[in-house]
Amino acid sequence: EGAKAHYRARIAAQLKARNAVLVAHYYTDPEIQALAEATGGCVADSLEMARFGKDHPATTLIVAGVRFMGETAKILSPEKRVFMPTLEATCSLDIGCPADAFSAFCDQHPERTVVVYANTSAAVKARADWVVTSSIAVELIDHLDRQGEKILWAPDRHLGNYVRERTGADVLCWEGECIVHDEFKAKGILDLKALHPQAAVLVHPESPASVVEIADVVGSTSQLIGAAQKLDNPSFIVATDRGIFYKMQQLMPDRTFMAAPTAGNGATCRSCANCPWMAMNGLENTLAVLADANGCGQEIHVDPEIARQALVPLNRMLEFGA
Ligand code: CIZ
Ligand code: SF4
Repeated sequence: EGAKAHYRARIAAQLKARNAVLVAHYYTDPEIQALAEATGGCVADSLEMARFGKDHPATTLIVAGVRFMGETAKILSPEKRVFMPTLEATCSLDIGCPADAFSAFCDQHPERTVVVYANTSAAVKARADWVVTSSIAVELIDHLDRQGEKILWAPDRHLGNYVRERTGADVLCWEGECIVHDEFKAKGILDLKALHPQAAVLVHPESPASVVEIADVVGSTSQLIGAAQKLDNPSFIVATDRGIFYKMQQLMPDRTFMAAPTAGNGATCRSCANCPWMAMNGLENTLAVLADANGCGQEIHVDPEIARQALVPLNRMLEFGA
């Protein structure tokens, strides 16, 4: 704990010295989230992170999250320097949707409006008509459907299927998935619920349809936090990354939060409700990046032509979600 306090103090001093601000995702380690809050940064979902970074007067952003969040920050704030504790923090959705293959898929369906999830590379965004986060996905697809548009959706198939169900829109899906949410199991959740009958089930729509079906609330991270605050249940079973418990517990200290089971019968899981890439953001690499003049090589650079093209659907997202 003494060593950690030392790291925290040094990071706070470096942030000040470098006119930098720490922007953290809800899924990062509680330690990183607490530090972002203590130093005037923010803890948020990817849409709010993008807005916060863009509007903040700091000249340098330290993005504690995964790579696409750093890229989005850079595209929205090209005049700022953007660093991440490690550029190796990526996302299974991003990995599963390479730009070349995606572009070829779009070419096969020229009549469709291309809507991509924020969890994609800058190059994939550059090919899109719209970028969305889960907090505005249903609303946007409904809006496009009312205009008679057919949708090409990428990369999360569970979220794409959920949006199709909710809106009735014609949605053609890329077959990607989040390794964290894909592992939640309806049976495990029902078994846990039997032990805690008063618990409400909160589910992120990157989860499989069988899990979404048994949810009391389905929503993005911010929406799940907001919904829990309006419910009186003493406890919650939460099907999203357990990093979110930091904020939930902070806002609702008298409630109990339980991670949704990731596999029946105690079988092993790949992520156990904690994203391995989000977990790469730590105190040590955050300090290292801040203390080194070149940020240990962990600076985000986006090709200017790709950035110019990706900015169009990103700005549409910000305006639609405003
Ligand atoms: O699963 C993720 O990475 C999410 C929910 C990102 C975000 O905040 O939109
Ligand atoms: Fe990607 Fe899933 Fe990790 Fe989010 S939690 S960054 S969607 S792998």
